[in-house]
Amino acid sequence: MSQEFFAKLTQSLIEGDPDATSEITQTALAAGIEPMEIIKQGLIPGMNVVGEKFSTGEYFLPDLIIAADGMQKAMVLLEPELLKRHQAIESTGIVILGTVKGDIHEIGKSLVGTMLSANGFKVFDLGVDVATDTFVSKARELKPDIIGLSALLTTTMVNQREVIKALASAGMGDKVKVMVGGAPVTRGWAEEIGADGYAEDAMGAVQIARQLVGK
Ligand code: B12
Repeated sequence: MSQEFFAKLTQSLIEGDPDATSEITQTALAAGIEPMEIIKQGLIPGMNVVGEKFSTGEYFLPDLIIAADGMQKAMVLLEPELLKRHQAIESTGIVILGTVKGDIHEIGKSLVGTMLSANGFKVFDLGVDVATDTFVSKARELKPDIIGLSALLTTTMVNQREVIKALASAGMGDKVKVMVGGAPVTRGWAEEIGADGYAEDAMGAVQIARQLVGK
């Protein structure tokens, strides 16, 4: 039965029907399907297909926008459920999170934030298109254990390196750990720019963050 929901969800994103995405998500939750499975098996595959169709020229920007709208509508329903399921009481650490300058992709970053919160981290989400200086000044103000940098474009990944450099210049290089992620980001890139951690997805981000704070 779950597989049927997942296939319908994937299809609703590909067809660009945000209301259907939202309705199917609601029905799947009511049927007792785990929210993380809905994301992993229904929504992310749909977004991947939309992304591929965009890169081959079959889809245009409005198609991406409609699919993202569907994903976000679903996330509004799923986030409270994800948080409910973990209800961690221990404070695991403080994380500042944001998508780097020039980049407005927010869905993956927000998912990482939700999963970190669900696992007891106090998350300060600075949003998207965050200036390098803002990461530095917020780090000074909030004294986080970790800064998480998201980038979805090959042209904005370089700003992850800029943030790491700016933190070092501000004397915070060894006080705060930096983890990076986003579709084009690889472990090799993370190593090259001197990041302390990299994860492929939101669950991996939680694992890395736990390691970085020694838990
Ligand atoms: C939705 C989307 C959009 C939406 C974003 C809406 C929003 N509110 O977020 C809109 C329509 C606005 C958009 C715009 C553009 N987009 Co776009 N977009 C996508 C799409 C289809 C899905 C992204 C997504 O949300 N995925 C779902 C989430 C859950 O996955 P995720 O973001 O990868 O995040 C996961 C991991 O990467 C990781 N992660 C993410 N962040 C972090 C951070 C840390 C610290 C860690 C540890 C892990 C981590 O965990 C997340 C959860 O599992 C992708 C294709 C794709 N499959 O990636 C293209 C894609 C990223 N976009 C692309 C492009 C080119 C653009 C535009 C330039 C288009 C244009 N010509 O204007 C603009 C750029 C605007 C800008 N300046 O940022 C290209 C990028 C190509 C490249 N290599 O650079 C892609 C790959 C599409 C393609 N195949 O060509 N886009």
